Amino acid sequence: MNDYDDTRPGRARVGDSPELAAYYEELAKHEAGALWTVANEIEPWYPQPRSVPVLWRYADLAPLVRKALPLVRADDAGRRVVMLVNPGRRELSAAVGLLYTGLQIMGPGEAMTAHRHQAAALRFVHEGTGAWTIVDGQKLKVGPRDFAITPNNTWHEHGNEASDEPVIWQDGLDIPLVNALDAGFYEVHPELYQQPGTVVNSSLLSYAGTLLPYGVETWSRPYSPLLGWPWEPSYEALRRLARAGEGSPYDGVIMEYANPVTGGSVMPTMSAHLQLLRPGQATLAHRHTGSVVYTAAKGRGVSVIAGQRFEWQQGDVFVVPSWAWHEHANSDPGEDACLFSFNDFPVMRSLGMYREEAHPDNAGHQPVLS
Ligand code: 1HN
Repeated sequence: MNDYDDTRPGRARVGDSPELAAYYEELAKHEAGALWTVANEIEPWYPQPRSVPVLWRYADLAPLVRKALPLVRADDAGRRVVMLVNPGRRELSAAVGLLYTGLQIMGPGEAMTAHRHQAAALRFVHEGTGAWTIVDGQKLKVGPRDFAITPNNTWHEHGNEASDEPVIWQDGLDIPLVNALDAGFYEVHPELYQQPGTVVNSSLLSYAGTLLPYGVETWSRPYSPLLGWPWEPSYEALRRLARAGEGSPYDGVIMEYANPVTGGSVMPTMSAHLQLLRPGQATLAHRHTGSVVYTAAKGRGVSVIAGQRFEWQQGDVFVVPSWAWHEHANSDPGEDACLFSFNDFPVMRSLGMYREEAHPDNAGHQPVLS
């Protein structure tokens, strides 16, 4: 049986007639309409994302991102970013679902002005060693494959203190979500630049261990007090977990970047993961509500998303729309592969909309259509 059958009892199935057509026109004149003409579309049996699976190759994009460096001044552009646009979400500037992502380039010695906005942001560094960011007065330095957050409404500005090489990092924001909720605000810092405290990476000094500061400070904001996660200890955490057990049949060895105070997601709207696929490992297919932006952090592999096969290697970005079947494989027989990803699961979970299921047939794999 077709599992998308709108002719069944319980679904809207009203035919056409001249009387009905006239009636619809009369309603439209009053900014009104008959629900049954759209009911099946606005209440689908299961999610019908407009977003499609897409893979952006870093080898294609990085030269184009570098091209922007002499073309626009970062200050004139606000931020010098090439955004990744899903063909089904162009009007929202979304990469998938209600998530935005883009590749930002900062030239040697460049520094940008400070602003804050209702949208939350995160960064994953692709290349360059000189990147810094100041988040609410706290200076944080980030290098390749480090992950950092800019929680919503925190003042932030960035720059590149290297003298010889650009930085390219990937921004992830929940802008399309904020706009869908008509909740966007944006402010330029009154002084244009923040005055950073003298201690660099103070959130890491305080919160990056397995113990927490006690008695001196109580953290009550809705985001992680730890603002950065360097690559090496994150990768090491994955390798340790891989020694402790098998991991997930759908994701391999997977961990969540966590708010150390709550154990929950780093921000209220977006969560981030790092996962490791053992040499040659292939996962089983599953699907869930919520959209995911993946970045290959290490190695190479293949993901099948909604029946489409995508080959990736370090630096490539690809997206999995909500409720799309997906499975990943490490195609290197000798090296592990790692995927960084961010998602809107905290939104799904906090609103009671998270659902997940395993692929029921075909030994847990989806048919590959292309
Ligand atoms: C933003 O604030 C940054 O601070 C990057 O680097 C990308 C895209 C849309 C809106 C704000 C940044 C952004 C952004």
